[in-house]
Amino acid sequence: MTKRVITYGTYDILHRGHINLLKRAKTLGDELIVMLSTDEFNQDIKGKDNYYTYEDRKLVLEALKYVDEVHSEENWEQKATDIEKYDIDVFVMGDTWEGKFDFLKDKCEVVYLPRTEGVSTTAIKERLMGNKGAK
Ligand code: C2G
Repeated sequence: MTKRVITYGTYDILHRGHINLLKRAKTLGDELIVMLSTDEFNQDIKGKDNYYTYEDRKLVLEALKYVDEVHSEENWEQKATDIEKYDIDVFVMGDTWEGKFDFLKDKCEVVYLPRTEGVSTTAIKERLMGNKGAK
């Protein structure tokens, strides 16, 4: 019986924090499905101005050995249906989201993994723009 793991995110300008999350998520099952925030969801709802387009971010994720499938995340509300649609056993997110998705516990296992300190796409963008922002 194939154990399927799902996680969600923007995954813009990939860094070791993203890789650590995906690597650990994959160890929780046999297949990892990443639900990737669309440009519209990022810009209109999440308030994130992603640098790379959805297509480019998808291409990068699909090249990773930990990732088996990538589909689009278009809104906050699709998670419960995604778990049914993609036959998910485990839902995983970084622990900045601790507790936020416990409502899914009646559908699948819910796991929050410690986030990787000292790295974020926001900080990378700030440094590149010369704002000498937070490390
Ligand atoms: N992450 C991490 N360590 C970091 C940065 C990110 O563990 N230093 C994790 C996040 O907790 C998340 C994943 O990597 O689980 C992707 O991070 P983002 O692309 O920032 O995703 P986010 O904006 O949190 O979107 O519906 C859920 C949202 O789409 C999650």
